[in-house]
Amino acid sequence: MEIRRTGTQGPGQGKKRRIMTTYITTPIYYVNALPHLGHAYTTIVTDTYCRFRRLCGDDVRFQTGTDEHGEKIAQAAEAEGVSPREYADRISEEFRRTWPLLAVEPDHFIRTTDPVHVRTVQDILRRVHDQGDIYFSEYTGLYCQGCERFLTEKELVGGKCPDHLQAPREISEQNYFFRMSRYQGWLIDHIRENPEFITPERYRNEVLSFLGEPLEDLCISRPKARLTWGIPLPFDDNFVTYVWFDALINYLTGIGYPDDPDFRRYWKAAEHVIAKDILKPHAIYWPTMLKAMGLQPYRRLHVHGYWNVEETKMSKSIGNVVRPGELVERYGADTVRYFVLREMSFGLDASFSTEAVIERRNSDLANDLGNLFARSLTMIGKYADGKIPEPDHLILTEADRELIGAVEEMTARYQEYMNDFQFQRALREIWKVISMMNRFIVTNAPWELAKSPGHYSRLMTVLYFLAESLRFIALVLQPVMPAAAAKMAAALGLTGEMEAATLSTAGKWGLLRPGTLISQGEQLFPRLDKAKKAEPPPRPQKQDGGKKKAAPPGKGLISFDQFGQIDLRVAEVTAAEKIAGSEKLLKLTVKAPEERVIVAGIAKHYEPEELVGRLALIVANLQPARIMGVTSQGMVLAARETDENGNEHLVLASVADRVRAGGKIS
Ligand code: ME8
Repeated sequence: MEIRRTGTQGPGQGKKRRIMTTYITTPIYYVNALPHLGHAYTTIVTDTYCRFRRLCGDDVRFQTGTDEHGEKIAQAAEAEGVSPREYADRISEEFRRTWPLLAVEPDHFIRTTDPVHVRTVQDILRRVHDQGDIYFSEYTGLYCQGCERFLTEKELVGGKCPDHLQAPREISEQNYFFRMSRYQGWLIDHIRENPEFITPERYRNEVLSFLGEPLEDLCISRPKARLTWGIPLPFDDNFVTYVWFDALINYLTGIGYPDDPDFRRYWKAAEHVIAKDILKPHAIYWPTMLKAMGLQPYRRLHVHGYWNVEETKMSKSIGNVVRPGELVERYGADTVRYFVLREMSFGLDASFSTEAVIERRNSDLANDLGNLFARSLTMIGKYADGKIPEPDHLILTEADRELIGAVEEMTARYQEYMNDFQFQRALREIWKVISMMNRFIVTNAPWELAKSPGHYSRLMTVLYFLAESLRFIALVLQPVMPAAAAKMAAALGLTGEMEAATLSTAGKWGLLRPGTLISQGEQLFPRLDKAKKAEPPPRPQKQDGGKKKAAPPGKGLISFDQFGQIDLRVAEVTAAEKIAGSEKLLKLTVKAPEERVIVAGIAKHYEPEELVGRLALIVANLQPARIMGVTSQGMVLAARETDENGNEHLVLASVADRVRAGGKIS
């Protein structure tokens, strides 16, 4: 199915920068199972990288699809009482329909049952056979049906396949073999000479260590007596093609091998994304097959780890399989994409839990980014007539220059990390700037500047800096959270412009045009309720009585031990809002370092927006209390002052220098 897009170049490209091409693929997924979190991860990563390369101005082609031949599929179809073709049609369609839900937009969705793929596989087999790289022989080996390949003794753990936890069957049969061993020396040299060929490095080392032993030839057929659901061998009608020789070739057929101009354009720039389960077919079978065909190998292979669910392997029998469609329904595509990219360190395993998704959503997206965005736009609305203000570049402060520096450094590091598939690190760089911007608001206190007309120019500069930094954040977040980035851009008055933007055209400070109308629109990321079990227990009724009883006898002094029982900590306010129906109370969300909610009686003394980003001192081990329907987990410390008119003022207690949230006060 062709869903090509044209005109991937941003304006202003081409003359200065040579347009690079990128061809990026996911594995083609077996149609014996419905899409789950693992498939979704690989596909989100691939889509994100594709969008990132487009943001760099590259001409990109992105392919995914389904792998439909083989024993596993034939058996699954039989179990459902339908033909393999009908069965494959149904599940393949499920995969195809899932990706747009996650904002994944491939250019091409390939199926190994596509007639053009079948023809290409047969043409390649014929050629490789004619040149003497395929021969007929008898083989006895240990066959794992889950892997659809013969395993070596060394690969077994306790006599079983480590991936499928089943003992392989010993099979002896006559089959066709690809002379893979002939290319072993070449492959070792190629991997050694091209450090980026297989990444992360641990997988490159794993492959090199495997290649330290003599490589066996690869069995590439199945007798029709045993399996009919496969591509017939063009030189022997009694056999069908073994799945890997069929499946791997999808990467070529999808771009029109051998004659289509797209093949010449994209193959040299091929990058595959897979998980560690199919490392060997991609790192060993595939490059040697390409070599035998006289083609250059792919450019890079990116290998990631497994997603487990609450530390347990995802499996149908345990009933813990996470479905992407359900995740999107609950959290939205942007949150799912952000979560998986932020949570998994590419190459290592990661664990999924609902709590972890909610935590990321509330803390990183709703508090850090969402609040920053909402506050900044509200202030531009309030103090600058809802238009991007004119900055005064003649009165820049040290903090202003620091912010520009941080934004530029973030953009540079982001590119390096994204290019290396270190999505987690790229996102951390972005969030460093978000934190810095939250502090920038607190130190510049626009609400104070607004009180005096003499500070007008400074106020406009501060607001411009916020808007311009947010434009950068939207730009770099585009590949990760396309919908949120588009909303941010639209709110900043950049509708239409961001889609065509590239990092070289738009990644320069100062491009946001003063006078542009902004629009405040809806919240970017509404907070999600945590699961009930995460709530603290309600506090006992008579807390005050308890406090009096605990007072020490004598002259109002407490012992050192008693002081030591109070857990005083530094907390960073990440969100603040008024409590409906109360004039005095604010609901503060703080990090100390874990997130908690504290109700504070300071509404008459502080606007919620000026508190976010501030460091406060809290008593962290106070019995939780339910106040106006909100559970308060601690107390914020404030100094009380009465002025000459007898009015009481509360001033939040804090620390003189910036310290880490959660630090103990002693
Ligand atoms: O192997 N964690 O298809 P497949 C992370 N058809 N990723 C996971 C995962 C998990 N728990 N489970 C699956 C095949 N994946 C062949 C590929 S390619 C020419 C042929 C993802 O349906 C990951 O990308 O078993 C893994 O490599 C792939 O799904 C395996 O998909």
